[in-house]
Formats: sequence, C-alpha cells, structure tokens
Amino acid sequence: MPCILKHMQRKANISNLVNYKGVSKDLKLIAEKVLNKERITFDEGVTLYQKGDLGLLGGLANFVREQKNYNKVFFNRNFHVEPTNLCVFTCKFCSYSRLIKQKDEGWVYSEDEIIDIIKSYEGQPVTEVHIVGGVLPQLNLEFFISLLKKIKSIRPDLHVKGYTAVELEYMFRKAKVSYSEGLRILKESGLDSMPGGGAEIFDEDIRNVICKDKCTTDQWLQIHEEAHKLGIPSNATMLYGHIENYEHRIDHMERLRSMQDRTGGFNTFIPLKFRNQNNEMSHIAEVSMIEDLKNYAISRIYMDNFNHIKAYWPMIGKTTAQLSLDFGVDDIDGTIDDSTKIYSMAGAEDQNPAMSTEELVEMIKQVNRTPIERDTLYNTIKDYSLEAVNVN
Ligand code: V47
Ligand code: SF4
Repeated sequence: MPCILKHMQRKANISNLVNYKGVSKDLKLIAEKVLNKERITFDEGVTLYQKGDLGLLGGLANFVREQKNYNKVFFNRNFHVEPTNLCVFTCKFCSYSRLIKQKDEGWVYSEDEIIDIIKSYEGQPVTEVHIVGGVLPQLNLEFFISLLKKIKSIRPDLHVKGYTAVELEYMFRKAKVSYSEGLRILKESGLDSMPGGGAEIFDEDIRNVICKDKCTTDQWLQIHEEAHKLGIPSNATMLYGHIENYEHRIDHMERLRSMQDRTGGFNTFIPLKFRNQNNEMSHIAEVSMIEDLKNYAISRIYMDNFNHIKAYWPMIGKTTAQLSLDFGVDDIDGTIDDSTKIYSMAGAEDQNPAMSTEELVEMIKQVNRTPIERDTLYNTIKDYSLEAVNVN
C-alpha cells in the first residue's frame, strides 16, 4: 500500500480510538492536537499520565513515531568503557558505585588499561565507544585529555561519546575552568558527543532526596547547553519510577523540550526505569511494564522536537524493548559489550547485556519493524530490510 494511504488509514484508526465513547472530552482534545501535529501543554501532559489508557497512548505515540521515523528501528554497534566504579558521590539509587571507603570492591583503570580495552576491538566494526563511570579526583581533566588523544591516535574513526554532565561538572570545577573552556579543550582532544546520564529528575526537591551531592539541575542543563553551542551533541535521560510524581516527569521533559527549542543539540531522549536491587532505595517497588509503556508513549508525544526516543534494552529486557517499539520508541541503543555492570547490579532484566547484531536485527524483525544500523548521529550505516530474510 502506498505510504500516504497507510498514513491516512492509521490516522483513521486512531480517530476511531479517540471517538470511542469512553474517552473523556479533555483526552479527545489532546488527541486531536497530537493528530494535527500541535504541541501539547504541561497540563495536557499530566492529563495523559492521569487518564490516558494504553491503547490510546500507544496509538498516538505510534502516530508521532511514524511521522518522524517511519517503521525504522535504529541501533548501533558500540561498547562501553567504565574507567572506575568508585565514586565520590552518594546517589541513593546507585547500585554500582563503591564509596572510596569500600575500595576493595572497586576498580580504577589506568590509561594503558583503557587503551588495551579499546585495542581489543581492533578490526571489529564498532562505531562508538561510550565512556562513563564514577567520579574520582585522579580522573581529572588532564587524564581525560590525554586519554581522548590516545584513543583518536589509534582509532580515529571511533566516535567517542563520553562523560556525563556529573563527571564534567566535577572535573571542570577541580581544574578551575569554565564549562565552555573545559568542553572546548575536550572537543579539541577528541570528544565527539556526550551521553545523557546524570539528569535523573530535575525537580530540585526530589533531586535533593535522591542525589543531593552531585551536579545540580541548573549545572546539568548549563553544561549541555554549552556543549550544544560548541557543536557537541548530547543525549538526555530521565530516571523514573521512584519517588517522583507525574508533574515531576513532565517538568523534567518540559525543561529539556525548551532547551531543544533553543539549541537543537539533543540526539535522543532516554527514559530510564528505576531498578531497586542493591541500593539505598530498595524499599521502593519498581513500576509495572504498563507504566513503562505509558511513559515511553507520553515521552514520544510530549518531546515533539526530539527526533528519537531510546529504550535501553539491557535495563528493561528484550520483550519490553520489543513492545516499546509500538509505544513511540524508535531506537534500542546497541550491541553493547557485557562490561556494563551498572544495570546488572541494579537488577536489570538482562544480567548479561550483550547481544550480537544478528540477534538485535532478529528481535526488531520479529515485531515487523525495519532494523537500521546507525552511527551515533543517526546516519544510516546499513538498512537490514534490504537483506534476505532468515527463515530459521
Ligand atoms: O544517570 C543508576 C542511571 C544513568 C540506576 O546517553 C539507574 O546513550 C535505573 O545515562 N536504576 C547512567 N537507572 C547511564 C546513562 C545512559 C545509559 C545508556 C545510554 C546512554 C546514552 C546513557 O544510569 C544514571 C542513572 O540515571 N542509573 N542507577 C538504577 N538503580
Ligand atoms: Fe556516582 Fe553516578 Fe552512582 Fe551517582 S549514579 S553515585 S554519580 S556513579
């Protein structure tokens, strides 16, 4: 069926959902706005959380998703390097970091050890290294400048996505450089983009309870805005499903959406489900899969100026990741290496979060979507729909 006809049919199907007599008047108005490609307000976002049922939210989110990304599902070939699991900060939800006093259980890689990890991927078609870890005084600006230069000298083709705003704020403060100066130096040394971690929840009262000693909301936002001004794109995350409420989630998204209007520098939005194992918030029950899907859908609808919504499959498991593709998600990250311990320690679904490209492609094809291998900036590397289907 030609694309335009498919589109009209889908719109008609959602209109049926909207006109179902059980749908309240306020939801109908919101749905009509979404179908007319109008931006929804803060209060309308909260209403979607409070009243939207999964069928309607999924239909609307899928409409937005297919407007932006058709049937495509993106993934990339990347690996993670975690220079240390020791951290000076004390985030209550973190299952991963060991305080300096527990250093027997921790590691700190030297530059040579990190370079050995990078070299172990020689000849492999990975396009990105994601560098993120705990925060330590010795892993300072000088250390990372030297590391970036060495990485680029041995793998100039490798995109370095590195350092959360939390790591950068600490590093720049200790080095007594401004955000703009520090970022400029890191960019010159080889930093290509930044991951979205450390955002958690921007509401200051909630942040004060769950991660009071690390970079503030304003600092996180300023660092990303400076990065965008310097041509360093970044991602944004939201840690949800703990002590925050729906208003806090929309407030978080609102702050990101308004920065994106100014800079256009965010590549993707990544909702991260709070997992409750081995941390100081273990008494908080995890939210259900239904809540995860609602959250993806509302993120897709609300973040109208973000091109991509990513589901981080090691955290939610393969089945929820597949389902999320009908709720606004168009990216499932990458064929990450099993050295990512942060999630398995927090109780992630997949205790060994490695998946081959073939498995990822198969997982996407199973739900009738089109797998697209991308680079970090969403340029297509390979369209797997053009490949013969594996019938096994
Ligand atoms: O900021 C820590 C989260 C984040 C837990 O940009 C937890 O492509 C759930 O941001 N339950 C760091 N989440 C990881 C991150 C990330 C991951 C994948 C891709 C990208 C990207 C970024 O991990 C932290 C925090 O929000 N986190 N502990 C936990 N118990
Ligand atoms: Fe440190 Fe990051 Fe864990 Fe917070 S979430 S304690 S900043 S490693």
